[in-house]
Formats: sequence, structure tokens, C-alpha cells
Amino acid sequence: MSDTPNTEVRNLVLVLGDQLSAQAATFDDFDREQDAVLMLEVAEEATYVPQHKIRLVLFFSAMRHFRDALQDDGIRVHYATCNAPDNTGYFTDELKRWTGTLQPKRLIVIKPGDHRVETSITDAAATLDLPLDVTEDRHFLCSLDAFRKHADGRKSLVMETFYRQMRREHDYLMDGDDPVGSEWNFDKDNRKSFGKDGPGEIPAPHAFEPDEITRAVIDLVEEHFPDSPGSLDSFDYPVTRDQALQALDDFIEHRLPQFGDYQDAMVTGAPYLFHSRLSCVLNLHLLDPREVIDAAVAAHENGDAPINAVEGFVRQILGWREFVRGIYWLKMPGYADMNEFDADLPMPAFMWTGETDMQCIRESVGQLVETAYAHHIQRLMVLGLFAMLLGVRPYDVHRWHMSMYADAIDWVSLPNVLGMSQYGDGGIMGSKPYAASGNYISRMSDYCSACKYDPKAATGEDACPYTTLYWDFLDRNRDRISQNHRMGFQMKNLERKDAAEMDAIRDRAATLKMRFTAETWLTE
Ligand code: FAD
Ligand code: DLZ
Ligand code: SF4
Repeated sequence: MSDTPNTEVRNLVLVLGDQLSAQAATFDDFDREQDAVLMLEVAEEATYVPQHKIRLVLFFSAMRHFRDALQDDGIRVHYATCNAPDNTGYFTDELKRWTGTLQPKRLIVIKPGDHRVETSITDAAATLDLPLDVTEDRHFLCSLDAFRKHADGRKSLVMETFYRQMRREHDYLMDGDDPVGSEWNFDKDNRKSFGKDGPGEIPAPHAFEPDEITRAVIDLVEEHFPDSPGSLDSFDYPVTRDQALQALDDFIEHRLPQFGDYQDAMVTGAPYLFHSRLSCVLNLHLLDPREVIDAAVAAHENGDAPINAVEGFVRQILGWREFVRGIYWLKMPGYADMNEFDADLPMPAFMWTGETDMQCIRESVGQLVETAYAHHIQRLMVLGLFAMLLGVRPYDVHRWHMSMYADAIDWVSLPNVLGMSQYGDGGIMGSKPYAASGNYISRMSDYCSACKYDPKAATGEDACPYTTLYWDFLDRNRDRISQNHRMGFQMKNLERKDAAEMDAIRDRAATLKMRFTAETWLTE
């Protein structure tokens, strides 16, 4: 549809790039005669941190496909492409421009997934003196009010407690009052690693060939955002509701049955293993979490997937995903500034390119450059761990994460990165820092066998930087970490190190910190 309005607008529904669902509450009272949709591609969102090219193509292509689907359904859509000459590039200015032309009586938007974006929309509406409804996002199973009630009166929040409550409330995998399989959690069965011969053939996620719309967006991104990180050589993400449903079926049939067993394994050259790669289509709202959970539960009921796989998968979506969103809105905006260890180093430049001799980072970031994807253990125990041990400012780790992952949206990245992986929140997301040396990576992956460093060594030229920085991390934060009884074992081992070894560790850590942080991609 053209950019020029044809009639006056009663309600203008702003649909953001991660709100691509026709089932959203904003469409409940939508009147095709009087109301219209506004969708804005803005350079602001593509550049406020350097954005992975795959992420840009994913959002712009999915937005354009959604626009077309709405129009096919007879809905009037006003759409600003980011390369249109009159596009100002900012949400606030675009809102001013479009509401000036369309003169709506009211602006309606689903609660954005980013506090920053919500603030700019609220501020713009106030400046324009335009009535604004920010509507509850019912994509999520737990409303923000319900999460607040859950949090009320609790000294600390524990995902497992929240998850069990959600299982009961929504009657997922329940046998009366008991969990199906008599256990709430099958994690003890879910830590297998592959033998010497590796995982063998694993069916990769269904690859979607770019159509005409996606190809045009690929050209646009290459032309307008040439300095963005990442590669578009093999863009194959689902970008429509139909494709998202195909991706779901493909996962349920081919990878769900073994999802549990190898959930934590890491293997060179096998980025997805048995993971679903559904986070993007969930976060863009092309899939509803209920239909994803229903499909997994049905696979178990039909005898196609074991309980350890299905429970493990359901916990990620019904538990973790809802929990982190609850934490985000409970704690924002102050949460973004939390920095338990006062870490202040910048994120090293090689975290965008993979150009380092640390094999675990070279492999994980190399894969990120190609796919904008890494699974949760790579995020937590390779890339996040490295940043925490080095002492990078937690908010910068989050900014880096936003720039490199296709599925990153503020509500989900911030608690996972600043909270869970950096312990920047001092224990809101997790009860202790996920601190480990190179020995953990050596046990859980095949990376170290191809690395020039020795994961066991903390000092000397071939010492693994993780191992050196692990001891340095415990040492420099010993006052805070000693107060956490769950870190007692690790602190006891630190105390066993003699003074000469600690001096050598501190010296080498100081050299590594200087070398690694000489260059970064992030500016203030
Ligand atoms: P699977 O392993 O197949 O899991 C199934 C689904 O569960 C995912 O698609 C996702 O929707 C959900 N899920 C699992 N764990 C979490 C979690 N901790 N928080 C929220 N949802 C979860 N997920 C994002 O969607 N966006 C992020 O920006 C993000 N940042 C993360 C940062 C760190 C440091 C860590 C440790 C985790 C992060 N996660 C994030 C969660 C998780 O790593 C990804 O959802 C997952 O790797 C996506 O791949 P998948 O779809 O194959 O997931
Ligand atoms: C990530 C992203 C990008 C790259 N571009 C846009 C855009 O042009 N327009 C838009 O509405 N949303 C975009 N997004 C998603 C936003 O950064 C942000 O995550 C959501 O608006 C939060 O609801
Ligand atoms: Fe990574 Fe250290 Fe193993 Fe090398 S030795 S791959 S740097 S953990």
C-alpha cells in the first residue's frame, strides 16, 4: 500500500518489528473501515549498536512479509521502509511525521519488548498530545501482574519454583497434582557428551531459501549497512508464519527426541546439534509459545519423544523464557546499570570477528558470524564466561550480545547476559556466578584439542587464558565471592595457591587484559 493516507484514521496500531502476530490484542477491536496499522523500519534500531546483518535481514524481511499478510487480509497498512528518502530513521520522528499526516485519534501499541523503545514511544505521544494505549502482550503465558504477584513477598526468585507454579497453573505435563514421569526435572539425564566419533549426522534445521522480499532486503542491508558485523552468505531463517510452523514441525520430528540428552554438549562444526533454532520466530511472535509447548507435549503423548527431552524443552519455554521476561520488567530500568563486580573493561574486538587464537572463541564467534546463532552453553560457558572472567562491563556484554545474535531483544538478552552470565545483578537471576576455568570447556567440548593453549595451565606461555583469568577473577573479587556459600569449594581451592603462583597469575592476567582490550567495536 502506498505511503499516502486515503482516509482519516481513528485508531492507529503501531506494530513493532517483534510483534508480528495477527492474534495480538491490538487487533481485537480493529475496524478495517476506520483503523490502520503503522510499521516503521528505522535506522536507529539497526545502528544503536552495530547489528549483525542476519538480524537486520530477519527483522526487515519478517516485517515486510507481515505487512503483506495484513494487507491480503484487507487491513490498511502504512509502512516506512528504512531506505525511503523521507524516512527520518527514528521512532520519535517517524511517529511525528506519520501522525501528522494521518491525524489518528489514538495510538495503540502492544507493550514493547525494550524499555528504551517504550520510553521513546511514550515520550513521542506525550509531545504530540496524542492519546496512547500500551496494551498487555498476551503472547506470554505469565502476565506482568501475575509475575509481580509471584515475586511479592519472596526474598529471592528461583526459576524452578516459578516453573512448577506455571506447570500446575497451565496444566502442562501434569498427572493430577504430580508431574508426568514423577519428576519435575530430568536434568540428570541431560548432560551427555559425544564419544570420540562425535555426534554423527544430525538433521540440520530446515533451511528456507530467501524469496524475492528477502533478497531485496539482503541487497538493502549490504548497501546501507555494509559495516555491520556478520555474513549474509547463507541466510536461511524462517520469516513468515507458515515457515515458522514448518520449522516447528521439523524440530519436533527430527531433533526433539534427543534434545534432552545432548542439551549441554558443544561440538566443532555442529552449531545446532539437537536444539530447535526457534528462538527468533518465538521472539518475533511468528509462533505462540503455547503452540510450541503443545507440539512437544503431543510428541511425548504419541510416544515420539521421551520425557527427559520434552520436559527439558518445555522448561526452557514455560520456565526460563517467561521467568526472564518477568525479571526484566520487575527490575527495569535500574537493572541495566547493575554491576556487582564493578567490571569496567570494554568488550574485545575479536568477539565480533572471531580473530583470536583461543579455539573455543574462534569456533563460537566464527559460527556467530555465519549464523547469528549460538546455543545456551556456548553463550553462558564460553562467550559469557570469557567476558566475566576478563572483567568486561556487564552492560557492554549485553550490548555486544544484542549486536551479534538474531534472537536478541532487550527483555530476553539483558537478564540472561547481564544477570545470568555476568552475575552483574548480584544474584537475582542465579544464585552464584557461573565461573569456571578452561577445564570445563575441555570436558564439555572438543575445542581444546585443536587449541594452542593448555586448559590445565594457569601460568606460562601456553596457559589457557580462561584458566589464568578464572583464578584472577576469584582473587580480585574475593571479598564479594567469599560471602556466597555456594562458592566455598572454589574459594578453598584458591586459598591453596601459594603467593608466588598467585603473583604469576596476576601478572599474566594483567598482560592478557591489556592485550585483549586494546580494541573494541563499541562506542558509548
Ligand atoms: P533451544 O535450546 O531449542 O530452546 C528452546 C527455546 O527455549 C528457545 O528457542 C527459547 O525460546 C527458550 N529459551 C531457552 N532458554 C531460555 C532463556 N534462558 N531465556 C529465554 N528463553 C529461553 N534467548 C533469546 O531468545 N534471546 C536472547 O537474547 C538470549 N540471550 C541469552 C544469553 C545468554 C548468556 C544465555 C545463557 C542465554 C540466552 N538466551 C537467549 C537463551 C537461549 O540461549 C536461547 O534462547 C537459545 O540458545 C536459542 O536457541 P534455540 O531456539 O535453538 O533454543
Ligand atoms: C531489531 C529491530 C530492528 C533491526 N529494526 C527494527 C525496525 O526497524 N522497526 C521496529 O519496529 N523494530 C525493529 N527492531 C526491533 C526493535 O529493536 C525492538 O526490539 C522492538 O521494537 C521492541 O519491541
Ligand atoms: Fe578455549 Fe582454553 Fe580450551 Fe583453548 S585451551 S579452547 S582457550 S578453553
